[in-house]
Amino acid sequence: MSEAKRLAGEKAIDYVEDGMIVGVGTGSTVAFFIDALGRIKHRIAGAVSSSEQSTERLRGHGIEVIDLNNSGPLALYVDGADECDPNKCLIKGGGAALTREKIIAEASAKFVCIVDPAKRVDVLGKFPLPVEVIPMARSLVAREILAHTGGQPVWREGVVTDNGNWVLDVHGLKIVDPVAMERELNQIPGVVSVGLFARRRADVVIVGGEPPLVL
Ligand code: ABF
Repeated sequence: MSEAKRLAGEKAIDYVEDGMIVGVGTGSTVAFFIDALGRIKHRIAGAVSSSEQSTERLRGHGIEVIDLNNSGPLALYVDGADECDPNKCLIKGGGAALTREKIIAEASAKFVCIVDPAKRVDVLGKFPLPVEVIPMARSLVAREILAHTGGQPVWREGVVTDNGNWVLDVHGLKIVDPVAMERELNQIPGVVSVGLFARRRADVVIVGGEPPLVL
């Protein structure tokens, strides 16, 4: 599967234009994109990073990491996903970076999502839906998710996000209306962000393969 991830990550370089500040996601597929970016770093002005993990890899290539408050709106965001449905709605957050990923996706004109074929599903939800929560609200949010969705929230114990928060993974969902589910979960007090990218879904999906499939 990592060959497919490499092919998807490298294909995303096609969307990088000279002088760009590139929004960069998190995960093993994005790692291939970062490595490819390192090979053309002379063409870009820098990157806005979605995690400490990606920041470290970018800096390892000598790519300047720029604060989103200093970059202004971005032309391009490249990131992976845990699941992708036929409408380019995504589940993200397996890497616990969902909040910063969602912020940068919102700031970007074009969101290019890079996946291996196993990420493609008809209906989102087989992958447990990550929800970032304020620690004091963990049990409250878990109770409300159970009551409102029937999903089973499980605390991702031992994981603290880059923002100092916790993550609940919601099992057993069949998300036939991702926009509605994202809106409903976002309302619960204590929820920082939901790993559903539906209100702001991907604009382009690259599925790794020979040749890569561009959707
Ligand atoms: C990240 O990429 C996360 O949102 C998502 O969980 C992850 C997918 O990981 P990988 O590319 O390693 O399969 O953006």
